[in-house]
Amino acid sequence: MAAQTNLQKDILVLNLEEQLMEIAKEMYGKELSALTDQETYYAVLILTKRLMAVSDCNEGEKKVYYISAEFLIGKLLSNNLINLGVYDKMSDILEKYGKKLSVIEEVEPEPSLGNGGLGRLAACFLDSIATLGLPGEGIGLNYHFGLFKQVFKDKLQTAEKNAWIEENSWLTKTDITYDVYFGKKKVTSRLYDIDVAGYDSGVNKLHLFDIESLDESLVKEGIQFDKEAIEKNLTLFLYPDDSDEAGNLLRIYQQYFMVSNAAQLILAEMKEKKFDLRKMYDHAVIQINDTHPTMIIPELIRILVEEKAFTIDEAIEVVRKTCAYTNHTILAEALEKWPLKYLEKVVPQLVPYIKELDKRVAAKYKDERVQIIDKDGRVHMARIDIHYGFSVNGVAAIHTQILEETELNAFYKIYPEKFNNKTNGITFRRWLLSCNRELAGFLAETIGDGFKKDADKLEKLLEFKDTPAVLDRIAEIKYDQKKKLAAYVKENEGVTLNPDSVFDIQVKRLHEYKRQQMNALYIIHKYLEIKKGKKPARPMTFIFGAKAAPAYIIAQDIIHLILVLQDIVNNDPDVSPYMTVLMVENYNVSYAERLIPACDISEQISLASKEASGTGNMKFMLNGAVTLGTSDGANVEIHELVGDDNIYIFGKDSETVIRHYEKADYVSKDYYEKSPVIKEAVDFIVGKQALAAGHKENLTRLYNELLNKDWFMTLLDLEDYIETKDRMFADYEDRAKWKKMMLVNIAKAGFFSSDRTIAEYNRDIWHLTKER
Ligand code: NTF
Repeated sequence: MAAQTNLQKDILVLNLEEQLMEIAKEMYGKELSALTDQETYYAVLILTKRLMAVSDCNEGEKKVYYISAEFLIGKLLSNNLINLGVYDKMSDILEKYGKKLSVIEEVEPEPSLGNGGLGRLAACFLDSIATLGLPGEGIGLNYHFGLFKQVFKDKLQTAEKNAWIEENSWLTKTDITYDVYFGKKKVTSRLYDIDVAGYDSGVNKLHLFDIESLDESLVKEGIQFDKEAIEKNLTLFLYPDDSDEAGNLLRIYQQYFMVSNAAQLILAEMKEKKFDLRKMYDHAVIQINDTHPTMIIPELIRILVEEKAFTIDEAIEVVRKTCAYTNHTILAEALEKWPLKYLEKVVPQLVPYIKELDKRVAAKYKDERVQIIDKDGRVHMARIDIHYGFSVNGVAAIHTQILEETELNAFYKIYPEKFNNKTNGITFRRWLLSCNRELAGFLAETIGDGFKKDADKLEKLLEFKDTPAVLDRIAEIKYDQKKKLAAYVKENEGVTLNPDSVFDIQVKRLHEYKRQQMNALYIIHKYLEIKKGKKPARPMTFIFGAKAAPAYIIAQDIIHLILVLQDIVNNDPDVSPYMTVLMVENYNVSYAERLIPACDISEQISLASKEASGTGNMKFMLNGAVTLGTSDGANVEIHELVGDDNIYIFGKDSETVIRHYEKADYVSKDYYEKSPVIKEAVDFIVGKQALAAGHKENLTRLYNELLNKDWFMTLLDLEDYIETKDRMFADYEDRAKWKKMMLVNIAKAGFFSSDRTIAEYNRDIWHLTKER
């Protein structure tokens, strides 16, 4: 263990206080006690970086390179201190100089390097890879304005740039630069590193590539910029608007820039360590996180052939044994297909290789569904991964099953041995130890702190499922977290939350398949019931947090509806004592860390078959929320673990839904016409009251969408949802029963530790050994 053998680190830890005082002097010429919170943050940041710099790295004969367009890492200070084992010590030192670590932590800007679950998963994985002592690195891009910042204006989402990089940050500029060619056009990259400290273990790195010639001043208003000026715009934004050709090309530029750098970094390391390139797969495994990094396959093949004297057959073989692919969705829109003519424009050097890969497939298989280049000249990126990688995994049991049996069935028949499941996980360091110190502390007192390294030990808590003192304490911590959240929300959103109400929370990207609109329809239904005099047993609080892709019109309309409901409900004196609606602005990791510990009801209501896994569901459960969910993604595994008595499952199952899609026989209007309850709620969207509070264009469009399209079958499950949710609110009043459900959920969450997920990736796919 690093902590026992690394003298340099031990000495630094012993001298933390002196070091911090010295840094304060050097940076600001002041005593520690005289620093502002901002200055204190920078001083602690510098010291923490030093601590990581002298920590041991996780080394070995073979390394995993996790390439991803997103790393949604969240604020890092608290987590780094926890993982380095110095959180309490740092907290005490600061206290001595009149400062509170929890206040200092707030000063940190949240890195804006991800969008949702896919990026947050990558961040949890980096934590677990380091914690398990495995050699592994993340590779991605250093977006200066990241994913946009969400600002509500006139009950509509607007997007602003999200500048997060400060002069002192977790990024360390390296002297590594590479030339990257787009055809004949050359740009220069620069590598920035962020250290990733494992919990009581060694340190790994997240490599973020940037372009040297970036020009931030290109962004004038909102998130608008000149999309054609590649050398100036390449790393401005994550997922720039792709509703036109220039936007599509820019995404390809970004993807190639990412993988060209990755390939150069990996090959440089192979050379430095004098590894035999012909056995690259003994030293490197490349995990391709969704299809954004797919071009690493043709790029590596190209380099091996053109620069390393491989034959094309040899190159393909070596690369195939090195690359593994993770699929994160079955939504067609997210399975990238780039027109060959776009690739010819951006990366002409790759095109002959992609055509060669396609030709080989076509020679062997006639099935249209497995061709790399389709009849319309589009390149199916996932198909490159499946044919030319050695592993294909889904992210929850049901998701992998759907891939095998339906979505990727044609491939499964060819390569059954490549398919495997790796149910997602979350790091308990961030999602329990850091975000809910009170609960983590109480669990440690009750069952010992073994669970911090071995999450399965949480099951010990079951021994206390009939112990009132333990049940009461868990409920009390929940109440305290609700009070804390209410105080924060009051200050930041100006909305008053009642901590004695039930907190029902849905936070995740905004997408029709996740069905935030179904939750909104429930709110309308309740509102109307209360208006008619049917009061709930206890007040209810409905909280949403979600960003909608700027080009996704209906998603914007759903946000609008929720903001309209917030206005109507919270300002109606007949209803507001019983009900509050809140859509938090600019939902991000830091907000999640406040919301999740305070949640009673966890909304996981996606249309069955559509949510590959979900990871928020795991975070809520771990923090003692009870799930209201469909049989989708990891909800299915949560259900199996906690049993029927500790979860609320509703709605049609994935087989029924898939059959509806196959037969194209779902007609939302039928449900609307059959059910007065549904009709009343849907009609409210374009009723007088809503139109007075909102915009006709948005509300009418959403209404029409629900009635005439409803691609994600909201109305199919609405009645069942209302009935189940009502039952859940009623059960909340049986406090003894509810507290037991909370306890069981916490106790059974161990399976969802990303340490377990990563151990499985390593066992089945990566085969790394630790050698520190
Ligand atoms: C997401 N996929 C899925 O929608 C989630 O269900 C899943 O939990 C996460 O990946 C992590 O596996 C995407 O974000 C994408 F990009 F694939 F659509």
